[in-house]
Amino acid sequence: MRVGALLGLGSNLGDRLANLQRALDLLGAREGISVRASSRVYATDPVPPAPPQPEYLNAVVEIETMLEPYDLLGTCRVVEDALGRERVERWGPRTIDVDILTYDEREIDEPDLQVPHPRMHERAFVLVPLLEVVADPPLPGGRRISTLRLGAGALAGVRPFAPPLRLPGR
Ligand code: GSY
Repeated sequence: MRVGALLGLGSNLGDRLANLQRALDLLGAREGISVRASSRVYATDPVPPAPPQPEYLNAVVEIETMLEPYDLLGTCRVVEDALGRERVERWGPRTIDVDILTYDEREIDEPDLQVPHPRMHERAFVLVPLLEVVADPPLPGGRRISTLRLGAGALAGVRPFAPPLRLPGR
């Protein structure tokens, strides 16, 4: 069955914009994945702010996929590996991060895969690009955007950097 999924892309090492584009191109080249939309690319303050690390570029992309959630997760890791991602520090800098934010309206809560991503609604670097791509995405715990209490500054630290990523095959 073909389902919609939202992926978060982030990079704060090397040629960050090229890393995001390359990751999307690799995703689009995989069997069972069609890329439907990309947000603009944003320059974002690192979360958490300490220890200091370089500014990130972030985008959110919408895909359609025939892959089951764990196969999609495996594909995200293959793409990260292809871009030389090293898994050293949990919060450390990285050439690329490809996160599954949502998979259809499914809720998955396993040690290695939680969908919707449990912190997506708390992170401006996810929310700002996410809402450009889809108006009412599934959020953790069955929340919806209209029920979020976004305090002052909740969407701070996120600045437009570049137009949407080029969609593979177009
Ligand atoms: O969770 C993805 C990696 N990451 C990011 C990120 O992509 N953007 C920002 N602004 N901060 C981050 N901290 C981590 S870890």
